[in-house]
Amino acid sequence: MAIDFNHPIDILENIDLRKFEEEYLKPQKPVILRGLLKGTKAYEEWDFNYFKNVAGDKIIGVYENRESDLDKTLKVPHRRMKFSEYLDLIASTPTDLRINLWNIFKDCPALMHDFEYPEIKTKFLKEYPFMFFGGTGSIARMHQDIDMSNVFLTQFQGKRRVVLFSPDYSDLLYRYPFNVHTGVNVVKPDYQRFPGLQYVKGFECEIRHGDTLFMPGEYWHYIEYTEGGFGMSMRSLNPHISKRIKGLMNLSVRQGIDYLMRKGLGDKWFKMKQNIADRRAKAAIRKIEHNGNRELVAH
Ligand SMILES: O=C(O)CCC(=O)C(=O)O
Repeated sequence: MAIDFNHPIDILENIDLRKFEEEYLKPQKPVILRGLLKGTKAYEEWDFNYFKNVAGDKIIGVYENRESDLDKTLKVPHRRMKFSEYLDLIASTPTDLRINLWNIFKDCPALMHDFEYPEIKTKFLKEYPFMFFGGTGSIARMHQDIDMSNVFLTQFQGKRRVVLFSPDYSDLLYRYPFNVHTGVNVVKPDYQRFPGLQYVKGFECEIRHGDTLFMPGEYWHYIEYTEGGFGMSMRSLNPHISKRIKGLMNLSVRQGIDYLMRKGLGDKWFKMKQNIADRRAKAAIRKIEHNGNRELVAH
């Protein structure tokens, strides 16, 4: 049985930014803003060739789909290669290789003139636009973004399937303590090992050229490149102060504790985190069985 994440995400075609602020940004509800960057050079011209010309000679770090290190944030690339060769590869062949969180704008500052931040009442983190590239079939496993920011994820070439879950389901999704990952596989759920998955409900969509997916801060996301391509994320501060503090604590304290404990205790630390995640899920299941089934939560 598949997990119930077949709920569609609203799509705004003729975007009214005030409506977006009221109905999606404030209540922190996901939505697709179709054509948000229309009229910019990025929208009109960004494709594999464009990036080959602008940055093809750069040496970049790439990541494989790995089942190991489930509780670690991707920091050290698995391989390095020339960007133009990487682009040729993802344009021609399915591959699991991805480029994650590349601030290409530091290497090529002129690219910043190719788009503008939309006039939305939110504090954009303009120093941190990131690019993501992936080959057909590559996957970004389920995670939350560690700083809890809102993400505006725009697709320029290829297609990505995105599955989202509200942070309200974190216990039922077996979030490891001290970080933003889970050991569950949402597309091949193991209900015996992770019974909490029976109770989660989520959203699913596919984004293609010009679509900007608004992912509220702290939302869980699983991403699959259904057609090799790339996109950019613009990030903005979480509207809730408590979440901003949580993001800061994740970056400054929790991540450090996790690293030190992993170094000191190795697998024992991982098992301890698994046990805590299992205990929290059991408590959440008991609560649901006591109160009745849960409806879809859109935060
Ligand atoms: O699409 C990707 O490769 C990953 C995107 C992602 O996880 C993010 O924007 O937080």
